[in-house]
Amino acid sequence: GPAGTSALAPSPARLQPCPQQSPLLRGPLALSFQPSLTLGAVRRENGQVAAGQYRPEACVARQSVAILIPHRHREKHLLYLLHHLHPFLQRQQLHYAIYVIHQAGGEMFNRAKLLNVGYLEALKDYDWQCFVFHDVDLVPENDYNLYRCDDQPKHLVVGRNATGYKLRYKGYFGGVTALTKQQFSTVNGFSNTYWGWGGEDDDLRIRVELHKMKIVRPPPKIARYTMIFHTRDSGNEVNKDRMRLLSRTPRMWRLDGLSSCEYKLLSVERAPLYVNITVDIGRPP
Ligand code: UD2
Ligand code: MN
Repeated sequence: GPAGTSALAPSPARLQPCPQQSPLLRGPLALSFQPSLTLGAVRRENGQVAAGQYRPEACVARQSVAILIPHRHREKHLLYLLHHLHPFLQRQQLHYAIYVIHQAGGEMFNRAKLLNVGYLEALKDYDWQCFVFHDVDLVPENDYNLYRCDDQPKHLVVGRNATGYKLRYKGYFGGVTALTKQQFSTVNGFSNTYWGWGGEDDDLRIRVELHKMKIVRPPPKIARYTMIFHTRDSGNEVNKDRMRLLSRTPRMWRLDGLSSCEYKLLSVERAPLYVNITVDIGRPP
């Protein structure tokens, strides 16, 4: 071979692509939510994860996926999610990283804007080709629910425990979604203008539909989640303005989104199990 390379030395270039379907998948999973679970224990279970990131050792992953989790005051949910999600993603043989986007301060919560920040910041680390936008309290129940992107935007939550595992309504696009880097930038990301609970997921659906994309979903038997029980958080009260905002999306999407997302980055902490991005996203006008 060329000078300086040994024919015998293992090199990443020699690895084969991972199989189309991972042999490690198990199907329906027994989930556990032990109040005594600690971050130290979840770290020890996930020794191969460094700075929130993992690559399969034996093959080259077919997709590189950034998981983005909007967060404030849900530490226990985050711990349960990390405990389930790391092994789940590893069984899917993905190259992935988990980003937690933490809203600093006590102003009204803005899930969608946090996810825009996560997208923009994660791309500074690596050229991720797929993004999974993930509520902190949703734990997938079946590892055939693949956290990878398709040629159309994907909605991964057909059903969850709290709603009898039925799609909540036609066009429902909340909870966990997967869009390629390109799909998300084509729609200019999420709107930044939804403060408090509701509407931002429908806004993204409208953006997707305006671009003639069609939402795809895995079969209902597979796309199942357990939502960890919670009440409405203070600082995330129902957004009474959401219907009016939704009516403006067709004329606002181009001006309001990734292209107009202003924020103050406060810190980027590379913890063993996730990258913690703390951000000041301002407050409602
Ligand atoms: C639904 C959607 C969610 C979003 C929301 C309306 C499902 C399964 N989920 O969730 O995607 O569209 O309605 O905005 O349909 N969060 C915090 N701290 C807070 C408040 C929110 O971390 O103080 C984050 C956290 O990741 C949480 C997510 O925002 O999972 C959505 O908030 P929620 O869980 O209170 O709302 P929910 O369950 O009605
Ligand atoms: Mn929830």
